[in-house]
Amino acid sequence: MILIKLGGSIITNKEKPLSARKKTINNLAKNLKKINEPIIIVHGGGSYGHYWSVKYDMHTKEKKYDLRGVAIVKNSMIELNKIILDSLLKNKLNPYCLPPTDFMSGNKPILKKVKEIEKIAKIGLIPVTYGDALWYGQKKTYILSGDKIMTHLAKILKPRLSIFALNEDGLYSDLKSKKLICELKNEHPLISENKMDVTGGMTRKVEEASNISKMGMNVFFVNGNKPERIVKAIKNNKFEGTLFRGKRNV
Ligand code: IP8
Repeated sequence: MILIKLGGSIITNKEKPLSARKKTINNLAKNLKKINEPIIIVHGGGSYGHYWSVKYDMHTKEKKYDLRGVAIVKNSMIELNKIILDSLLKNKLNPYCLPPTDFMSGNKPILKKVKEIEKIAKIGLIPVTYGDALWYGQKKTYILSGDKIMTHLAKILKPRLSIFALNEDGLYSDLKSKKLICELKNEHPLISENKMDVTGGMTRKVEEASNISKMGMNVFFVNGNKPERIVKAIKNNKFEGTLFRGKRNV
């Protein structure tokens, strides 16, 4: 079982509101077709969900946000999700659309539902879920990041590998020389932040990646513009990017 997060920065143009990078998505889909192992896809919000979350001042903290914002963020995520699903279908894959409301209750995953996702993936469908605005309870809502979903799913499903497809090669230990770090040690890598990102951008990804690796599973950050690297990582254990080794494997 492989978990793959398609980051918002790779599937959308973050500089331009509501613009999907359809060619890149198609290229990713084409390469995902080459994988013959059960996969689950999670995607981010990019210039869809984040654009509206910023406009309506919505964040990951559970609060009484503007209901109009909740409705619009959700709608924009459906729109982006549809583009992903269409591309997978066009490339002869069989996506199974799973809004996070299907397996989340408040801010907790529903164990039985998450286990069902694995069964769906194992028969050859590709569950596709995404970061979204979610009902929390007591008139509150929150933004659930796709990165957080990765941790929830990894904790329960114990994937062989969790992959984050980004719009860059990985994490740099030195931005000047662009030297890539290959493993997360104790030092903090240099991280560039995007103000448009309400869920914490790269910092959040590193946090979730280290959460998953602490549970003993490998996490791989890869450049989604080079989707063949995703295939190489899965099929040949060749990691061109940043590999966070599961602590138990070290
Ligand atoms: O891009 C957040 O998901 P992420 C989605 O994975 C929204 O953090 C609605 C902003």
